[in-house]
Amino acid sequence: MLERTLVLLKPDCIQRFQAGEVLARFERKGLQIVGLKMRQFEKSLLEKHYEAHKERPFFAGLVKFMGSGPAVAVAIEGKDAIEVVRKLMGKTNSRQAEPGTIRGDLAMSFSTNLVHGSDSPEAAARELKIFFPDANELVAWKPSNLNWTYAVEEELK
Ligand code: IDP
Ligand code: MG
Repeated sequence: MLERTLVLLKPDCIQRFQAGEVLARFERKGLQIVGLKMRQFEKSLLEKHYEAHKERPFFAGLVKFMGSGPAVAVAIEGKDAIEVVRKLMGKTNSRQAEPGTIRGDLAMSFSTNLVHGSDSPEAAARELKIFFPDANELVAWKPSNLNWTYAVEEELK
C-alpha cells in the first residue's frame, strides 16, 4: 500500500532555482518527504544509479551532467507513490511532456529535464539504497492529518 520512491532534483533544477517549486508540487499533491539530501554526487554512484542505461549512447553525457553540480535526493512516501511521482514528472522529453506536469511546465530539454523518479518497486528499493545507504537517513513519520489526505479505512489498510 504505502510505497517509497526516490526522486532526484537534477543539477539543472538547482541551477535554475526550481528546487522549492518542484518539491512543493510533490507536497501539494499529498506526498510525504521522508528523506532529503543535497550533494554533488560522485561519478561512481551516478554510474551505479543509471546502470540500466550503461549501453546507451547518452550514458556518459548523462552521468557527466548529473555530476556537474549539486543535486538533491528526496525519498518520498505515499500510496502508489512510484506511479504518482512519475505522472507528476511527465514524459522524459520535456518538450513532449503534458502541461501541468513538472517537465511540461518548467523544462524544455530531453536530457536536462529537472527530475528523476524511480520507475518500479524494484528500482525504487535499489535506488533508495544507493542515495540513502544508511536506513537512519529515512525518517518514518505519520502526518497528523492523514485522514484528510486519504480515506484511511479504504486506502491505507
Ligand atoms: P526518465 O528519467 O523519464 O525515467 P529514462 O529513459 O530512464 O527517463 O532516462 C534517464 C535519463 O536519461 C532521462 O531523464 C534523461 O535525462 C536522459 N535521457 C534519456 N534518453 C535520452 C536521450 O535519448 N537523449 C539524451 N538524454 C536522454
Ligand atoms: Mg528512468
